[in-house]
Amino acid sequence: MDLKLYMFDTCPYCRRVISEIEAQGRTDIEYKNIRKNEEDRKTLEEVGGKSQIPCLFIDGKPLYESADIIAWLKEHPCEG
Ligand SMILES: N[C@@H](CCC(=O)N[C@@H](CS)C(=O)NCC(=O)O)C(=O)O
Repeated sequence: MDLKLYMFDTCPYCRRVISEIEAQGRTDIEYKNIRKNEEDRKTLEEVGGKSQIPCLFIDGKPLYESADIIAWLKEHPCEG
């Protein structure tokens, strides 16, 4: 499964999601910092339809809302 988290460092909602990722010890998620990479920001807007972060791309499909992302992460533990 391809997982990418669109985020930036100072966003408190992103911090919540990242805390969950770290608590699970996951290594299967690539971070896409939209403040550091203009291409990533454009991709988020074009694919997701808005620039809100955090957004988790799950096999290319965007999932917004930190609570929903955390719930998804809990339901889908890292496979290794
Ligand atoms: N309810 C959302 C709130 C996310 C949110 O407000 N993110 C801010 C950054 S901290 C944002 O993306 N603002 C810009 C925008 O909405 O385009 C969540 O829990 O994920």
